[in-house]
Amino acid sequence: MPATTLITVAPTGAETEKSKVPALPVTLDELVSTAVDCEKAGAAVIHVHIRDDDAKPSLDLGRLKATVDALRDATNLIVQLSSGGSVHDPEEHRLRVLEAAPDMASCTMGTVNFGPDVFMNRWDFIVELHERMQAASVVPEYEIFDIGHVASLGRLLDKHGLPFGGHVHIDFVLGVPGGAPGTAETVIAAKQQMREHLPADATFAATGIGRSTLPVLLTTLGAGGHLRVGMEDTLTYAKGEPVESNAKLVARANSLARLAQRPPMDVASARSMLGIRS
Ligand code: KMH
Ligand code: ZN
Repeated sequence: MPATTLITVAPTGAETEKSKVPALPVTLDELVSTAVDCEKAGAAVIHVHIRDDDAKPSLDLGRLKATVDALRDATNLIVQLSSGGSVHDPEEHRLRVLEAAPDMASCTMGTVNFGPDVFMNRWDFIVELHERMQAASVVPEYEIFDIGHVASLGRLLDKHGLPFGGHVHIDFVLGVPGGAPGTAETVIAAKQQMREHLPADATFAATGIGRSTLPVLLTTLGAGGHLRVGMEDTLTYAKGEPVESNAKLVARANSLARLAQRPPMDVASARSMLGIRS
């Protein structure tokens, strides 16, 4: 059981509309201020989606570079850019994200239905993304939306080698309509798949979308996993209580991790565990 808990905050995502959730950070200023608060509350990694001037999801390279710079200036957080973007982003834009030189980027391990849409991740695209990250010294976080994606990751590593840094870290994103359900049973089944298909020292985090947030969080803590929290996944703090801020979700994760005797991992330890370039 790891002695500490890596907390990743995913503050924005690509799906929620600012007009419906005013607390969602969408401008650079809002994102930086959220990042500062979340670092203080115990986060070590920030998983970043950006928006354009109309608050629509964007993979604009100039904006991504400015975002990476601003987050590095204002915080010590590990900056992880989403290469998943929105379900509408073309593959070449998703690959280009690496040119913004983040510490980490996400790499989704398979195609999945995403509510009424399809989040397309062709095998050849996954291989290209994995190899470009190796070449660019960017550490991947492998996003697992469904159980079969774990075996796919095993196949990727067997055929195309370990990621930059040599450490395999995955994130189970559970409860997407079309993916694996966000339940305690899924967390345990996914962990078992990991042990079967991935290197023994691979680590995992998990997040549950919406109502599955707390069951996934509590099971993951007990199962030795790390946590991702944030408004990308969770908009309701408790029944009838909208999330006020990302920092409040990080603070809750921090308290629960301490209760589980696995306090938050500091950023230096997170860099070392994940194999981030110095
Ligand atoms: N917005 C989803 C379609 C990632 O960031 O890599 C993809 C996603 C995964 O959020
Ligand atoms: Zn994301």
